[in-house]
Parts: sequence; structure tokens; C-alpha cells
Amino acid sequence: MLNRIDRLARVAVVVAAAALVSATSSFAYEGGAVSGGGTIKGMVKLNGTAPEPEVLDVNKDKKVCAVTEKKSNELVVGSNGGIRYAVVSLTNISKGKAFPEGESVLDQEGCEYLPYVTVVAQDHELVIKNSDGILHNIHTYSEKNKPVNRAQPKFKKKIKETFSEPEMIKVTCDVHGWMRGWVAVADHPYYAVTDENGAFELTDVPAGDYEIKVWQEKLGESTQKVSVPGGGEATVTFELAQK
Ligand SMILES: [Cu+2]
Repeated sequence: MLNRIDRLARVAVVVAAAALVSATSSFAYEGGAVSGGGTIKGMVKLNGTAPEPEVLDVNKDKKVCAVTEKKSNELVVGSNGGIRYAVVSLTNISKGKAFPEGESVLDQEGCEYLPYVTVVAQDHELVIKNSDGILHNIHTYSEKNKPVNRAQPKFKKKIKETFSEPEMIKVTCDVHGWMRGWVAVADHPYYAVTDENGAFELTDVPAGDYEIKVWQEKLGESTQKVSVPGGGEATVTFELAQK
């Protein structure tokens, strides 16, 4: 009898310790209905001259991959100076709207990652599709999450992965050296990827003061303070320069 109680007590200690680890290792975001929230609208701009994007050397599986010319997406600047594919997020929000419904999808199509930057909620599934009739190999480079290195043959149209830690993860294909993309693992739903004009929008932000961050793969990160009025709009402009 004593032995059994002792065993139960040990189990309880292990369970309590595991709960403590999971509570401290990830940021617990609380999602729900937001009333009277505001919007943050903005733009990410290049301070300097836009570089000419490099034309990629598509030297393999050309029938599928070289249908259209491919250019590097590392730094895509629109005619208005806006930077595409920058990731804008709030850094200090613990309560707000719920994560959007629906799957996050990263497709491999024409030997490109579509979209170039995919946002996935932490601990939610990322659906990785292979729309090409050829082999791809998805390979991630992360610091906080376990790396993924999986072959995806042509018959494997869909695989799934989850990531537990918020991080920007570079994705490449070991079969096609030019393929590159990014997965943004989000710890809350206030993440946006800038469009072709460098514009972004974060909606249903509870009124309050926040720090807002931009990440761009070539130009790094920058932060600002922003105050969001209830039911109103705040505007943020980031200017990033090449180092
Ligand atoms: Cu590939």
C-alpha cells in the first residue's frame, strides 16, 4: 500500500514538473472575442536604392521548374519603395483575437515555395503540399524548433509539420538549390506579411500601447512603439536600410 502511494506521489511530482516546464517554455496567448479594437496600418520601406533581384539558375527538372524565369525574393522592392515579404508583428501582446480558422499551407509549385513567407500558429499544423509531379525535399533551418529534413516524392501530395516555438525559419529544398522560403511561427495572431507595395494591416487589436516589430531577411529587424486607439487606426512606417 505504501509503495503504491509512493508511486502515485512520484507520478504527481512528474506531472507537476511537466506542467511547470510547459508553462514557462512557451508564451501563453489568450485568444477570444475583441470588442472595440483598433487597426494598425502601415508600410515597410527601403531607405536606399532598390537592388536588381538576382535571376536564379534553374538547372534541374527544367520541364517543371523552368517554365517561367525565377528571381530571388530576398529583397523585393516595389516602384513606391515598399518592401514585399517583410514580417510585421506585435511583440508584447498576451490577449486579443483568436487565431484565424483554416489551415496554413506551404505549397511547392513550379519549384517555388508559395507563398514565399508562410505564417503558422505555434503548435498548429503546417500543411506542406507538393503540387509538382517531381521529388522535393523540405529542409528547415531553425534555432528553437527541431529541424525538418523530409523527402516529399511526387506521390506524397501533402505532409504536415508543427512548430512549437515562435521563430522565423528558413526553408530550402535539397533537390533544387534555388528554392527558398520562410515559415513564421507565430505565438499570437497579430502577424502580417507585407504585400507588393510594402503595406500591411493588423486588425482587431485591443486598444493599448504596443511594441511592433518588422523582420526582413536581408535587412534585419527594427521595432517601434505604437498606440492603438479603441475603434480607431494607428499608422506605422518602417524604413529599413541595407547594411
Ligand atoms: Cu524542390
